[in-house]
Amino acid sequence: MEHTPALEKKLIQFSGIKPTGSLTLGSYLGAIKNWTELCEEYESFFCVVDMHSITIRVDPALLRRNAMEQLAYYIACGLDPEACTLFIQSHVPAHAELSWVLGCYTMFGELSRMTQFKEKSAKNADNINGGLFTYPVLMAADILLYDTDVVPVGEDQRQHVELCRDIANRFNGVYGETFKLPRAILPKVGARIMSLTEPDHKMSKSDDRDPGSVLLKDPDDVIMRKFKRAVTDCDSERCVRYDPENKKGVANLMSIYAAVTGKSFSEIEREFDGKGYGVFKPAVGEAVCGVLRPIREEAGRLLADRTYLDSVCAAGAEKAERASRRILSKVYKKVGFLPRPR
Ligand code: AQP
Repeated sequence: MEHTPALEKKLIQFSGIKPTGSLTLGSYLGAIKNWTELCEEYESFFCVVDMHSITIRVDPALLRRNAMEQLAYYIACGLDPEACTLFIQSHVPAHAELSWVLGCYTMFGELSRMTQFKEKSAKNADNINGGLFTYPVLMAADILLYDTDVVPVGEDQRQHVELCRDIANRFNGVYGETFKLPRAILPKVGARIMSLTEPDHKMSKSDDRDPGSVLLKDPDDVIMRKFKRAVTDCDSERCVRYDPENKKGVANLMSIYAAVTGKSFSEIEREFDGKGYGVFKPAVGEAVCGVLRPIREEAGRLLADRTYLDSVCAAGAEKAERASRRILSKVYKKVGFLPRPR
């Protein structure tokens, strides 16, 4: 009999974003753009992590709307639901189930050290709930359920992926090889896009009205206005030079321009040599509009076809459910849970 070589198995990428608001240029450049670029090489799972959203109080109707809108934007950004698994986290119960188990292998001290927990607790002092604290455990479950090799994220999530590795390692140490140890992949430029108005703060999606956040759904005129008003620096030289220590606003705009055009910092410096911020800022705005316009238009078309989006959700949930059961069963068996009688 003729020998057929086994098909080479692709490595796996997993990532997700919580639907706490409208996706921003930061979510796109820090995460989604990288996902699309890795799709060819990796078997891909992308999740709308709605369960992570309720660590702060959200309006239920708004959460549903944001989740569906986010799914549409995933597709509009170039993630093909036929080629990768796109799904909603709360549709796949294995995430919550594995999260409980992993929580028992995560130390209180480890969770207390998470920067995001400290920042979010400071912002929501009247609601420092258990979910906010154990958020990274659920994130570890999201990742480990799919036998993930790489997790493309922005800089702010690197610490959570490191913790995920520590949890997996600890579990493997007790029960033998169970989980792969995933690693974070960060984009070369755009791993931390800052607010256009406060270049010391990350551009974030939870405040849609923040003039420093560029939303993927912003029309061109709004994008242009935000870039024209972007904070630069009050230094006397007023030149476009990459100096993240002393010229934070300009460095941020240069990172955005580099990420959307593929140009290097020295090419950008040459391009705007002697031209000043009055030319530079609208040029960045134009370049961003050129990238976001087709995405926004495609998302608009998709959102008008709810039947199609529902079918993507259903197919994604089924594929994710099937893929996640294997690891969950293995974990349940290892920790000593009785098999469910048939
Ligand atoms: N400004 C950013 N620059 C680079 N990457 C970013 N990401 C988010 N903002 C930037 C990356 O996009 C993904 C978003 O995941 P998330 O929504 O689950 O987490 P987050 O980091 O908490 O995002 P936000 O926008 O700041 O949400 P809120 O305001 O709700 O807390 C991650 O890969 C992140 O690194």
